[in-house]
Amino acid sequence: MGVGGVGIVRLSGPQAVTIAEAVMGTALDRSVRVGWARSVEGDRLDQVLAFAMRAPASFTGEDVAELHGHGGPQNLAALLATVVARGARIAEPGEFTRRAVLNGKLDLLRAEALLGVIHAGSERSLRLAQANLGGKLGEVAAELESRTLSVLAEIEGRIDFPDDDLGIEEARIVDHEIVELARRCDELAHGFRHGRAVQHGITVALVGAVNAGKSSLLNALVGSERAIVAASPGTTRDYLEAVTVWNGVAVTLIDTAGMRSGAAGDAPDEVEARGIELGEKRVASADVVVVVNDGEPWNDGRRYGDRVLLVRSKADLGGDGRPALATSAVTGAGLDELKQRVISLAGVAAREGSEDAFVTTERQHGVMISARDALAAAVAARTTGRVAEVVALELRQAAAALAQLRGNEVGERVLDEVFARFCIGK
Ligand SMILES: Nc1nc2c(ncn2[C@@H]2O[C@H](COP(=O)(O)OP(=O)(O)OP(=O)(O)O)[C@@H](O)[C@H]2O)c(=O)[nH]1
Ligand SMILES: [Mg+2]
Repeated sequence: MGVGGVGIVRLSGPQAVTIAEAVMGTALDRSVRVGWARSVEGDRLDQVLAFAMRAPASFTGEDVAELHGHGGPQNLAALLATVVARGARIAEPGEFTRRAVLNGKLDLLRAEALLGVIHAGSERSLRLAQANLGGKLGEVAAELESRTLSVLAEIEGRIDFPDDDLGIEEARIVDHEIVELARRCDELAHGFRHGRAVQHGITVALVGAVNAGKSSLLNALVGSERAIVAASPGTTRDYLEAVTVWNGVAVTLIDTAGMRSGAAGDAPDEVEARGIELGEKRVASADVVVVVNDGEPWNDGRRYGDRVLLVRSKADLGGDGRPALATSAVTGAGLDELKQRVISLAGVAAREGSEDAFVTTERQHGVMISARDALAAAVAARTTGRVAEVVALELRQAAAALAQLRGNEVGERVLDEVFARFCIGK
């Protein structure tokens, strides 16, 4: 519980209103009342605003009562202890939202978007989360599902009447529609990198030899002196993080301890070795790795695949013609391009403004892949002239996956995973 001006105790369930009324000593409804919340013993606790919303017209779809007290952990703890003493129980993380989903007030996509709104680390991530909270992705999923079901009906309709085969023109339309649906699901699945990056931000690690200028680059990129810079090699002994926003995307920059050449007498000491070890874990999970090189030949023997950007530092001292992006922490040269290249390596579309829906969670991505694969299998089955039953089976699976995307027919386990990431009270 952080410190805030106002603190809210929210109750949901059949007993919610009764408990709140007992605490307030008065009947409650939708109109806001001001009064003293009292302990079970009758002592005044805090002057609060109180109101109640009856099922189903509430966030959770159940009876809900709210007590808006003054902020402050001690004050709120006393209020909370009182409602608990009167029979309430502390909510599980995300339990309010989970109940809202179970009571049909919110689909799972909106619940996930709600989490995105709460945790938005940048304006752009907030906008994306708000678009999904507004039902953007849900609308797209519902439309794809209903189109899939239409094609399925078309094909199933013929199974029972083998003589009544699809005409050439009808078959062409059906094929075209399945291909189109598969293409759209593929596009949405691919949008995950963008959606995830915008929603959750990206991490970018700066690696390279000692003294290459990594810490200077980090400071220049965040525009303040976060990391210590010195002419002596091995200045950064631990890794360090700085958060900034590029193109509306939250970026966590990680500065690491520089790599030694490995020559005799150039081994890291114990502290530095431990720092390197810790940093390596962060590098391994970084979305983009920037390898900083000031001209000395350097190679840490690792391959970072396609998430690597080679940067030549200290370009103000002159270049060596290597094929790397030239930057200078002193003049600021190349920094804007570095940001752009990093953002695009992370899979973020350069321009915003596309009102398209994006999948933003692993769950959504996984389900979208299943839908796409089933549709692709349906396309293949049509092309190779398999019987209609096979095509129908794949289409049914695709429709089921699209329904799951919105949270229809998902199991407890999936719900547990989604809501575990929520904070208590939401
Ligand atoms: N001229 C010039 N000097 C730079 C630039 N960037 C860094 N330096 C100098 O290079 C030296 C090392 O810089 P750091 O940023 O500490 O390098 P580092 O890679 O973090 O080094 P370690 O933490 O020791 O691994 C310092 O003396 C910096 O002033 C640059 O763009 N131009
Ligand atoms: Mg450093």
